[in-house]
Amino acid sequence: MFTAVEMAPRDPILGLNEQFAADTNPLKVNLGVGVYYDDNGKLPLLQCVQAAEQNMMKAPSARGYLPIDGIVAYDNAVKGLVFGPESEPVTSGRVATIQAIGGTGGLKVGADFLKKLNPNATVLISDPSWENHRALFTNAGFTVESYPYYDAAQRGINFDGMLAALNAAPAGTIVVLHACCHNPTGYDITPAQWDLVVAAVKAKGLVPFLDMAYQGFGYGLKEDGAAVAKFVDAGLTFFVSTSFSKSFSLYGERVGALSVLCENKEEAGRVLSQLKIAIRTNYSNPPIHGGAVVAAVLGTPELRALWEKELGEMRVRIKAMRQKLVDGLKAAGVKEDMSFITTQIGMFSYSGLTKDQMVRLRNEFGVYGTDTGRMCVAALNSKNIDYVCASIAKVI
Ligand code: PLP
Ligand code: TYF
Repeated sequence: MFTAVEMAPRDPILGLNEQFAADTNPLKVNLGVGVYYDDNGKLPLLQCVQAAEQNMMKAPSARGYLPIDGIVAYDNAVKGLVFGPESEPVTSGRVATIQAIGGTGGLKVGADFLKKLNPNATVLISDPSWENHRALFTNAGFTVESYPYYDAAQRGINFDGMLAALNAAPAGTIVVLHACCHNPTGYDITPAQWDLVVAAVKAKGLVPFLDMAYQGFGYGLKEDGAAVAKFVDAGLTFFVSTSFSKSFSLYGERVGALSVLCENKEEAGRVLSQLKIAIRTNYSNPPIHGGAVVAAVLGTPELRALWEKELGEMRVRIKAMRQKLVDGLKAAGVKEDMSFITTQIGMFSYSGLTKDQMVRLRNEFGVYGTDTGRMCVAALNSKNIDYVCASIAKVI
């Protein structure tokens, strides 16, 4: 039955993890996968999460099925984070939100719904984008193309190219936009450029799908949600996927969401009913634990304050490591100006290193990044930074 089955390519990022695990170099550093580690190189278990779990243990509950769209308090908390708790979309009831299995699940439920709604639409993703965007929308049945984004020569964004591609796209084209902390480049467009993107999307009748996997990792929760607010202010209807994998350090709990902003409450009810069909036919309903933890943290003022503090500490530490990387590379003898690393934002840096250099870093020094030159700066710490800088200096 399976003789004709071909070997599928490994996920370029998760595949690196396997290679890293097998590497016997004692100095090895994993800057491949997008995961935040603390200064001791450990995956953090946030105090707010522990406190919420301890409270839950005091009053253990049975595990019935959740509603198809998840925990009500969770969905409401997501709406508050994405749009603002007192915002017009939330108070008018025109947001349909479902608890999803990670940000990936939010994207997939949205993609499945869009495929029914608009089966012939093309999906545009940034060039480059998170690897899974193309695969996910392709598997949902769409043709996936890209809009220009990274400009290697000027170490930034080809914004004119991006805008031209949006303006040339046929009405109904689905445009996937990184709401903040672009993965993989680390370059975000400016607020003024967002205004131009919103205007183009509106003028051309495109369907915006904002992927928000790093809210709070850029400048702050509200600041990182500013792009969403711009689409609201323009009177548009659109999709937003949310991931709490990074912001709660709950990767394996698979906590995410999909929110769809509709014209009015009645429309949101109809859209929600269709999202539920997509969920029902994929996995029936979401798991309880991660969603319950996030809902408890977001819904308890002291825990919410603790979360914002811990999230802020992660954000500040990443920025400090960017600066240390720039300084360390200079001290290690790199002549090139690497200060662009501090103009990037979020967990990643497109370092500008070539594939050959990245392969040498991996094979000779045990420093793992992707072949595209992406490094996860959130995995740097005060113990590995000097070694990473010295290794990079040797391959440049
Ligand atoms: N979208 C982007 C841009 C990401 O970088 C990630 C990373 O994991 C995801 C979505 C998926 O998030 P999750 O792990 O919660 O499924
Ligand atoms: O880009 C990253 O490294 C993270 C983690 O299939 C990730 O977003 C990578 C690949 C993948 C799922 C998650």
